[in-house]
Amino acid sequence: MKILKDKVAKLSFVALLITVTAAMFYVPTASAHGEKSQAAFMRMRTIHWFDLNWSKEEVAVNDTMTISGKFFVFTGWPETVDKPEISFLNIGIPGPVFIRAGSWIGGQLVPRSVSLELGETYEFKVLLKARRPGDWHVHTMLNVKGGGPIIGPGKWVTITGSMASFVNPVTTLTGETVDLETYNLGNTYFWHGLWYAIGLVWMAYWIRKPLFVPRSIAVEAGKADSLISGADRKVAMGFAAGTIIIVAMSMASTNEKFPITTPLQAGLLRGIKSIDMPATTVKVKIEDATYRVPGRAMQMTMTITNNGDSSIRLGEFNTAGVRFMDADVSVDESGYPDDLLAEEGLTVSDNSPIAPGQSRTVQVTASDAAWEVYRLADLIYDPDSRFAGLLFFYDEAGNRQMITIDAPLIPSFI
Ligand SMILES: [Cu+2]
Repeated sequence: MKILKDKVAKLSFVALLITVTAAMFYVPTASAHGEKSQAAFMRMRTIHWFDLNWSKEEVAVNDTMTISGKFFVFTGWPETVDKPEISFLNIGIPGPVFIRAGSWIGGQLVPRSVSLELGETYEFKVLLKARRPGDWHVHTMLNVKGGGPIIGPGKWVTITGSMASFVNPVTTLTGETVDLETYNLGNTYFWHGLWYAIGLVWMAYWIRKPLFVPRSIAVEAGKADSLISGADRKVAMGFAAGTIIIVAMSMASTNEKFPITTPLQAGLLRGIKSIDMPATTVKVKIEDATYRVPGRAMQMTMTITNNGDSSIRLGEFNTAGVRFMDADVSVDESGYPDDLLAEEGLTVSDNSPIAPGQSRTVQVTASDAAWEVYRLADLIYDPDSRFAGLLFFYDEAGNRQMITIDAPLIPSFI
């Protein structure tokens, strides 16, 4: 029995080793940047990013670029994501390949978390300064406390030059200009080095003499006191006093060198200004919405009513960062990321102008590889089969109206 138990124990130990080793050597390749793996209904029902603009596609080290645009905080926010009462406007990049020189919502600088309201539309801008050469997929992104990262569309931006030339100068209120890239580094290294060295010297002092067996024997023989001599005690007192003196003196000299310091600035920013969206004159009722499984498209039957005084056409359907456009009505000029832009992805059964006062029920198909590539088709795995998105209508003069739609999205098989 015992032999069997030993064998089982040995075998499970070997199995554990193999598992651990395999896990160590398993390196998953990252081709997406986070958003694809998030639940489709969450991406469709939280933040709608639109009117995005990346000012450059290629930028040299130390040069800046801006990402600007708007985002709509969807009214039917999912239960499992805390409301965006404490959110932070971030940027999705693999480490500081850019530094964020500034970020604004509604014209206000937002270095801290902000409070956003459901149903509001905000305008934002992020100023990025290039730091590390390479091809980077740059995302706008909102972190919601209690919710997680809500990742906006990403666009490839190339940084050229050399990271060694990167500088980040800042002028303090005391009038001194420092480079944040290297500021205070020498000081940090010096103090960590000094204290580490003092620790080593203390250990070396004792390691000079035999460490373990003779000392253990001495303690067991009741002669522990013989191990610490008078000189040892003096050295110990020297270290203790020296440490206190160095701490006190260096603290005083630091206060002398930096007489003006402030605590870390923190705290939620409330009262962020949203955009006053113009009143809309188009009414859309989603009669039903379906998507084929498997498939690359979703279909909606919608009744569009034009209450305005100019005839309108549907130009775009935008959900989860994917833009389905009817090229006859609307063409992207912002250099929107290719993989998210379906230039001719929107088909409307009858997209002739809808005259003022007229109402029409149409079949709308949003179809593109992005539906599958960005795993919106994975809605089939989600516990809430509802979608939401933005519709953009254009009148004869080219004025745009944004309508939010939201409805159940029912899968169809065969
Ligand atoms: Cu990405």
